[in-house]
Amino acid sequence: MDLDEIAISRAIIGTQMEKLLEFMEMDVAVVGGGPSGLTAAALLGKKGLSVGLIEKKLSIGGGMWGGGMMLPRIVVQEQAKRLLEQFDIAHTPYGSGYYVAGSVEAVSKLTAAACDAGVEFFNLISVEDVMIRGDGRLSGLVVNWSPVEMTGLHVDPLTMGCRIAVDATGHDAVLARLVEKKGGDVKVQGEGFMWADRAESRIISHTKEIYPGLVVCGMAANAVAGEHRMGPIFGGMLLSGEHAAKLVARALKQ
Ligand code: 48F
Repeated sequence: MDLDEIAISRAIIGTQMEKLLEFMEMDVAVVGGGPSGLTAAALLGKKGLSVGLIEKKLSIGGGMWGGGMMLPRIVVQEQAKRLLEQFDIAHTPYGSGYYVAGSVEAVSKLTAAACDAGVEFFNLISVEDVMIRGDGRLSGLVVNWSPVEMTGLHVDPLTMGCRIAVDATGHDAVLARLVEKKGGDVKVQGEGFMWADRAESRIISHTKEIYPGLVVCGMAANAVAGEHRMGPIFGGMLLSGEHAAKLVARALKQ
């Protein structure tokens, strides 16, 4: 069989446009493909919801790829060990109550779990605004290709609708800041300095619906709450993603 370049191009354009159209109205939009977003997306997909994960970079994984200072290892504490097990991420005990995993395996297994759960990935797309109409509820995301944002081209965005959105954009807390900037009743306090114990122990209480239709998780939750940062310990990210999934499922009565 002769390979047909036109058929190959048609296959890519046709199937991806179909997916984009399908996800114009999704149940859950998870913004950010770091550890917390991936965990939330995987668990929500497993519940049968239509979940789109929008990631501005080419690769999924956020700050997990780099481990600590580019040493590709992450540390997870006892409380989140069960999530390493749930996602089949190999880990070895270190000292008392710490477990070490390879960052490449951790990102890959979380991503694979999200794929298996039917999560649809939209990478190289940046969320630049949110849609909030008269009912005061976030109902969609305003998106554009990341290269448009990077090059500063004057190109108008498109909009994707969702029943609920998860801000998993990490330290920047992008969605929360957008809502705050445009007058929504949200205050992003900004994250504090490094204090792993406090940051990890409080992240679950900061993981919540901060505005109708908007749940924050991971470092975005800590940034909104003015909480400390924690560096390359990742248990809180997994637990926060799990908690966000519970809140979203409850809100959507799944
Ligand atoms: O930063 P990130 O990994 O967020 P996280 O899940 O985890 C934080 C940890 O990696 C680490 C830490 C904990 O130990 O402190 O930093 O909270 O992933 C956030 C993702 O969101 C994407 C960004 O590229 C990254 O992959 N992102 C950020 N802004 C946007 C976005 C945007 N406007 N649109 C789409 N994606």
